[in-house]
Amino acid sequence: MAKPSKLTAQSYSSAKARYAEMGVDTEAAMAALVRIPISLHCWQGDDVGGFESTGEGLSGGIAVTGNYPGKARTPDELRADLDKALSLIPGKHRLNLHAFYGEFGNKKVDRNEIRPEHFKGWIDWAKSNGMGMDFNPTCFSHPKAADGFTLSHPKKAIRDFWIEHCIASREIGAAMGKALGSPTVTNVWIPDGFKDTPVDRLSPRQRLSDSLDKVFAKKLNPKHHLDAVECKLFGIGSESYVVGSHEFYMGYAIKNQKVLCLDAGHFHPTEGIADKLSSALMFVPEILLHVSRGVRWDSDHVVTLDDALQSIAAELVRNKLLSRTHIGLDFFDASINRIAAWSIGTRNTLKALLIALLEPPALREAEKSGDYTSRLALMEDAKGLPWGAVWDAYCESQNVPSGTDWLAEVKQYESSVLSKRA
Ligand code: RNT
Ligand code: ZN
Repeated sequence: MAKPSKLTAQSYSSAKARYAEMGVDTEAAMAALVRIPISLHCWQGDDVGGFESTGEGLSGGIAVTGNYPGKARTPDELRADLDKALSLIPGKHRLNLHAFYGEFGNKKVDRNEIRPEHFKGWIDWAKSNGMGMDFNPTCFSHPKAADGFTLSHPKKAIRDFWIEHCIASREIGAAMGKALGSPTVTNVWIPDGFKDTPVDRLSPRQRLSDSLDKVFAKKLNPKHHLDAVECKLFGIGSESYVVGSHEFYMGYAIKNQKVLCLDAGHFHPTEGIADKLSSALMFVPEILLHVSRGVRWDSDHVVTLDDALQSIAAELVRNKLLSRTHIGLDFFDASINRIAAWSIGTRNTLKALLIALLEPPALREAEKSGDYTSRLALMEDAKGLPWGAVWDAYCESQNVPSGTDWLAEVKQYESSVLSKRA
């Protein structure tokens, strides 16, 4: 552990005493936080572009806005940017990679032809960083997804293509998990849906269920690999109907005991996912979170330390759900420095977890005794506890900058590296 600066040490020591008064052990909270990995999504680094040489633009009802200079153009640049971001984030984390980020040379390798060898560079990089990896089939930004349907497509040949892609992705995920000694969560998200009101809402869902059964037919070793499925309420151009809705995947995941992915931006605008966790985890084995922030729509803004995020963290900690929850990020903002975006969003997710780990036990006791007046009073008072001093001490103990000191490093990297990219 690194030694904290004098000021941090002073503030931490009074924060520690203040928390101790409330029956909270700040050292135990930091020891718990260091064990929680966050899966950093590669796609914040290049605006969900990927490295295929097809020139296909982003599709699938998702959109990145902004043109901040310096986005990564190659796997090496993306890895360098991730290295920078990781050096600013306390703890040991994971990489979440999409299939179209494979290293294909200049060859055209279609999505159904991808193999573990195309991901060797990423696996080697993760291994040298001591990180685990997660994976995703890419069922968008492709001519065979251009009409908005993939695994639920009415044409069998198109469905089969995407089934093959998802099967190949699971094998790659399993190879990653095996190589890195930690299970890879491979998350299936598809964009399928209709812009306008459909007549037949059932058949696409029946086809999706059938395709998924084929995708998941082969049992893979859970030591290396876990399957997740991600629902959505609507996308751009699929406003009226999405085949893989919440009910669809909740049902599918329960029936088949798959990991259920909940993306914070995939529900009605004011609907949070925090309250879903305790229910869903009664019936599905594990959850994958896509920590995101929808603003008016599923806009994937950088995660801030808002009530929605703090409620998610509180639910995980209060109900001891962390061991069954994989925390991943899913935002893509191209209007600000992309490394800063990773740093802000990941640090906020960790801050929310720290705040939850520092929750005074008196809150639960008040509720247990039926004293809801005290529960509310204590809950509000807890918001003013000095968690920021604990956060700074935690950052410094992990050898990463505290406060906003990381920003100077991002600015430096921007002028020495990013600004040189055309
Ligand atoms: C899209 C889903 C999905 C994607 C990534 C790129 O609405 O949230 O998770 O954001 O796979
Ligand atoms: Zn998502």
